[in-house]
Amino acid sequence: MYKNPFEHLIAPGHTACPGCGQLMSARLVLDACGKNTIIANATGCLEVTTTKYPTSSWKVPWIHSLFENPSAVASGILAALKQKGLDKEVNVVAFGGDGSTFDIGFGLISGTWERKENILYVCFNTEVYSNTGYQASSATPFDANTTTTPPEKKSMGNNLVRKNMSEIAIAQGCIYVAQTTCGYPNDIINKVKKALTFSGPKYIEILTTCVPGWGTESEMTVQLGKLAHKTGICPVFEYYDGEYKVMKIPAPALKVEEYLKYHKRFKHLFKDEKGKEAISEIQKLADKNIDKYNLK
Ligand SMILES: Cc1ncc(C[n+]2csc(CCOP(=O)(O)OP(=O)(O)O)c2C)c(N)n1
Repeated sequence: MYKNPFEHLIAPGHTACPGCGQLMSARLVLDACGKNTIIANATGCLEVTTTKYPTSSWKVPWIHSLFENPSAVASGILAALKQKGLDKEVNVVAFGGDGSTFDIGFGLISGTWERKENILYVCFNTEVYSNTGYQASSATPFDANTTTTPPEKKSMGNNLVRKNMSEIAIAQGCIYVAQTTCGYPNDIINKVKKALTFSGPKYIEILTTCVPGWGTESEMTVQLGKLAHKTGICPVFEYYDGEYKVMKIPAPALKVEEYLKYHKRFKHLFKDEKGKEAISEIQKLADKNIDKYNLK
């Protein structure tokens, strides 16, 4: 339903790119959390585009943290709220990009999970270090062209298979874990609301487009989020009480080309036979997801 832009808890006037999947998703997450929320935000595009001195788009208490430690800052906030007897009334939420979450902040996130702290951690996964010029992270997809993994004679781009952070969260005993994409706004809202009904560590990962980093069109953001799911590239699911609840892929499942063809970062895969082979490897990874999460 249409909402006056000024009613959102992230106000307009920020400097995110048109069609930024991360900004759109963060706004949905925060609206779902509501006003009684404190955010600890890692540095990255979301921070830089919303807090250009002396302005801020955030209408809730929002704290800048370092690249590596939004989770530790959130732990401190939670401890202070407990001291004041306010921890049941306020949502403590940490935001990080994939560079922050999968790579440099990984150890500190794991600490909050070990301590079973009542914090919602949301990773906006653009699959690259967007803010510093699209370097590969451990969330970067296989064979993607990034500034640190350019396709060369001996490689087709990133030659590593991405880390599965959601499964690590499950293995560490997070009480609620979910994955979704910027293609499903209502799903984002529902998952955040559901997560906040649990007390304990919660992890939500949202695949969000990075228009310049992926080389995609601004107006494709929502469609790409849907295609990532419909091809099996990004399983959409939630996990709690020991069970997965998945968003099934409508039959017939699309081939990965239907997603890859819209990205400049995968353009080199459409040139020759070697590219065809690479696409069939990516298809195998998607098929593995479809089997593992029973997506059909
Ligand atoms: C310790 C440290 N290393 C590097 C940087 C530089 N830096 C700032 S933002 C950023 C990339 C952030 O990537 P990600 O977490 O994926 O967020 P995105 O920009 O993609 O939203 C880097 C490398 C920093 N601020 N601190």
